[in-house]
Amino acid sequence: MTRTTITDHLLTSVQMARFVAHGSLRLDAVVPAELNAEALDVLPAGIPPVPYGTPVGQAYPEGSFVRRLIELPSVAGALRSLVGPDPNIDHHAVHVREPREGQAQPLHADAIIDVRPDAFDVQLMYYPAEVTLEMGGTLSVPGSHLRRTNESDTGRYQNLRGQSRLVCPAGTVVFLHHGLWHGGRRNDSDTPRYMFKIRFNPTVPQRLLWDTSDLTDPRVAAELDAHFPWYEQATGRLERYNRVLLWRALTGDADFDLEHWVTRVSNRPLEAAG
Ligand SMILES: O=C(O)CCC(=O)C(=O)O
Ligand SMILES: [Fe+2]
Repeated sequence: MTRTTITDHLLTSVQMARFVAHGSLRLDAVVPAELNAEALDVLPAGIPPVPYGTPVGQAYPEGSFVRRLIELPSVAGALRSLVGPDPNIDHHAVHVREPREGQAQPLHADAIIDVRPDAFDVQLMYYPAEVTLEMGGTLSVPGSHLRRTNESDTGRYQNLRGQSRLVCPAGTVVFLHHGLWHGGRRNDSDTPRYMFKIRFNPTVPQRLLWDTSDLTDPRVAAELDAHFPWYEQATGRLERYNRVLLWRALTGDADFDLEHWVTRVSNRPLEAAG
């Protein structure tokens, strides 16, 4: 058997650009069946909280269930690409959508206000069992993470064009930018839906942490320029503008742009000397 390591599973620049545009990355069925079975044993009892800012190694001892989950090469590779080595734990929680509970969670982001243009936290969401359309998969709105709203102010929106209601096989892991609008849907099935969420805080600058060998691939700019059907004409451009700022921060490339949006706005000619 060939052993694979984190470096074999780093994200590509095209995948990173897609994350910057969509605000999420989905890895289907990456957790093996034995670990999923173990999860369905341990998650119903909950995972005791850890204090804000606890390093991963302290929060989840070597060999523990959570540590083995986040050390799976594809999970570890994505995490390393997004937040770098040795992130801290912001918080974690087991989220259950109870069978036939009759209501959905309003659309929200998990921070009251967090508009950092040059850094982000990620939320790992792990689904140990298959989530069918009836089971209350997490709803999310692609491209909503850089829109400046406060926490649950989006709860008034019932449905947005292009929203995505998660339906996934067992062992799926989704990474969300902290600003992404999301919410647990109503579970109309007879089975509880479990999801384990961990929010990670980076402890290093999030610069070029992924496999950058395709940095100049034209698909990077194409991903960053993605349009989503719920965007307004003008504000939709502002989303792209904010993605350029984030891509500049992630790459250190102060000249990167789409359609000169940011370049134009940064123009501050200095007075001629003397
Ligand atoms: O249960 C879910 O699918 C989402 C839960 C969630 O977003 C939350 O409680 O903050
Ligand atoms: Fe949430």
